[in-house]
Amino acid sequence: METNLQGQRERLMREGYVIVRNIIPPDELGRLRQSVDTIIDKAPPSSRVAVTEWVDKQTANAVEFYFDDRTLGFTRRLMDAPDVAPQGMWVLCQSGTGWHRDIHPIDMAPLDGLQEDIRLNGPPYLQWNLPLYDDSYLHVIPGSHLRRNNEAESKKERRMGVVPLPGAITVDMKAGDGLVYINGILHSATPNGDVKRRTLHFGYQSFGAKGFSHFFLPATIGVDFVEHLSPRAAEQCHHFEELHAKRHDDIAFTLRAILEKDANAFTEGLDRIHRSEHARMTTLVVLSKITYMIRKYKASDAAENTDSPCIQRMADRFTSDELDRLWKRFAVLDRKLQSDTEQYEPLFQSVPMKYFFYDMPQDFGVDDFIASWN
Ligand SMILES: O=C(O)CCC(=O)C(=O)O
Ligand SMILES: [Fe+2]
Repeated sequence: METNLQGQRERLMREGYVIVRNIIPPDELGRLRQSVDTIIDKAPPSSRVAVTEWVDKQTANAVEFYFDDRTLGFTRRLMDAPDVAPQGMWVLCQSGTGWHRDIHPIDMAPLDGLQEDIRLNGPPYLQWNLPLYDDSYLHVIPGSHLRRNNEAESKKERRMGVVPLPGAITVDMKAGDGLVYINGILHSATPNGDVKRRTLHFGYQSFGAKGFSHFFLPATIGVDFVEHLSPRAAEQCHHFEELHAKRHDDIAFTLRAILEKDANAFTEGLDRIHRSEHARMTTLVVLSKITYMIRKYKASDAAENTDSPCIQRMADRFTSDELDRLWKRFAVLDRKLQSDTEQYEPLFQSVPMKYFFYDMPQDFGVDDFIASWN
């Protein structure tokens, strides 16, 4: 399957996706289908089901598959990352979405910054679709992961459905094939109607690679369900939690350095979370979004946010007063991320707002950020 890893990497960077054929042999496919159906039958009816919420001893293979060398290991090698952890372990039962990028600029960096980071440091997150039954619902526009919307695309809206767009292709997959993709790519999925869909939908965050996450404090998969898994799989889940815990410590260290206006400690923290010298502003924007979210969490009724344990735990590391002061350190950067007028671009996961969808701050780097504290 990996005779040409370098070729697959190049293809991923150029096209935004790679297809790996025949990952699952027929007998294993049968067992996976059975476990996945058992899980779907247990869960309330839904278009997508998180396997970790319903797994038991009999269906453990449907969770352990996401920790397999063919999925997790291959993704780690494709990203050239020391470590990866799963983020999202779902089964898609229904299909149907118009064109979009999985990007929400309210709490992510502008698209130019995300793409610069991917181009220079590699993708910090890769997503998979792996159908257990033949699946030709998904469409992508190759190459759109590294550019802005073109003229034709900027005239479409997600609600229009899978309308024709120049260069779009159908991703034709047979049961047991896998698609690995950069989910900022323009993609859409036609409705499956009454046809049974059981497509594994999952992703992996890199740890210790060149860049940092594009998301603020995503929920970890946790360890609540590991009693049902093999000892090795349970151990893997604990390892994923450790990766997140270390990252959270590094984020808190960096934010505290900013709070204390300690430029040396800040540089050390930034080096830890974002090893590369390139696209550091992209990560600074993520830090600004983390600060915004934990401050907002602290100021709100905590009960509203119980579904965000990582935000809650990060907020617990700072007092309200510290978060107010920390947010002031981001004031100049946050201002530069916004326009005076409402902004809008279609095919993002966003309504109109003042934050730029595309543009990173001009003539403003890490040193300017440090200078802006005073
Ligand atoms: O149904 C699919 O294959 C794609 C789903 C999707 O694009 C999404 O969940 O953002
Ligand atoms: Fe999507």
